[in-house]
Amino acid sequence: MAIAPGTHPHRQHLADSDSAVFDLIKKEENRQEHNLELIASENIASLAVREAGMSVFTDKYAEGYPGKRYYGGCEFSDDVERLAIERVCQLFGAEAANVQPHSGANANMAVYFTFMNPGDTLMAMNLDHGGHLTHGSPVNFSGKLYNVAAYGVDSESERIDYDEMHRIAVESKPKIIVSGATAYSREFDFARIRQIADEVGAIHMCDISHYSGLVAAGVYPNPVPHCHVVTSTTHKSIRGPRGGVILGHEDYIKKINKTVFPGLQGGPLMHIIAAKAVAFAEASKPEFKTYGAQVKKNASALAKSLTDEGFRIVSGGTDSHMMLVDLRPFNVTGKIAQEVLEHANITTNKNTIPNDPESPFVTSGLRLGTPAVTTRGMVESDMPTIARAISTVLGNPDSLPGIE
Ligand code: DSN
Repeated sequence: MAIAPGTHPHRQHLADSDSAVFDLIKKEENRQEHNLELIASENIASLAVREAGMSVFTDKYAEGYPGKRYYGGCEFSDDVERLAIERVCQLFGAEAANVQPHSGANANMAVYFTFMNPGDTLMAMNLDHGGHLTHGSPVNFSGKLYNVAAYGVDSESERIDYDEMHRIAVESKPKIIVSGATAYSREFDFARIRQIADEVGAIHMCDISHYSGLVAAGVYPNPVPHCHVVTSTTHKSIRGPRGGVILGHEDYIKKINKTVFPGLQGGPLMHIIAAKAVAFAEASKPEFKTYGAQVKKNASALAKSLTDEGFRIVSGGTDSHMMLVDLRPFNVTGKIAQEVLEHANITTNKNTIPNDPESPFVTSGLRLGTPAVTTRGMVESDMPTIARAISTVLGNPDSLPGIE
């Protein structure tokens, strides 16, 4: 006799079936509750996103795409994937989308594999100036498979030097020019980069993993009109489940679809696609516009307050949710700063600053961001308190236990 779902023995609650994992989840919940989360790439997903992400869709295999699957029983998987695609296209004004990438790295890999061969030239932002690992790091597939031509920031303004970018593009003839970054707080001139790409016959791909929530909220430029392809994670400022997405013109996405599946991935994570659909709907609401605007206001206020405390902010400020803090005025490295702040329940990450004299493992900077604290309801007037706490801790690093 069939057992009704819900009474099935393996549907015991975690607390009853596995106290070791349950306890660790409780500890992580407690850590998140009691720490000030300033990692620019982290956020706090809604209960609705988490519910969809832990739903029964986790059980379903659905290789292929809506209407063209390799397994039976996919009617609701089709519907939920179509919904996610429709919602994300609407949100960013894109023609087409692939919502299956398991991560931002997979999304970038899918675009590179579709439009480049090993040995071709990839142009992207210098990692030391804010580029991501998948933008050509020598320790990543992107730096191993492709010839990398990097562009960067001007040493005075610490903003992208577009004339130099143009020169490098003409000289290196890249197949793809990547805009977007993981530690660049200013706006990109997407129209200018598209002009450069058109001149050298390159594809303009923008990776908005960091900025996508701000783009959705209308407080950061939307690269979609200026790009052939746009990639993003879905869990940073946009506050969805952990994962990736690719947007672009229909003909580009058709080719990319074949790379994502069967080229790179097997079964799509249907539960995460359901959660992406929930997050894209949340991000299209007026409340999310207010949220995105507040994230940006908080970042500006934090940058100003930190400057008042004596820190130097790379490029003098921010146009986004994040900032790079030069710690040298406090005579402390990024590595030590991250450690001591953690002891004070302030979570951050060390980060190189442009032309950093320290190694990437030590660094002279910290990258800070406001998406998570804004989700927790903080506003501009809270930022001087955060800046004061950071300066008090970093001004007295020896006062905290366990720091060598
Ligand atoms: N780890 C992400 C970040 O912190 O920006 C990028 O993958």
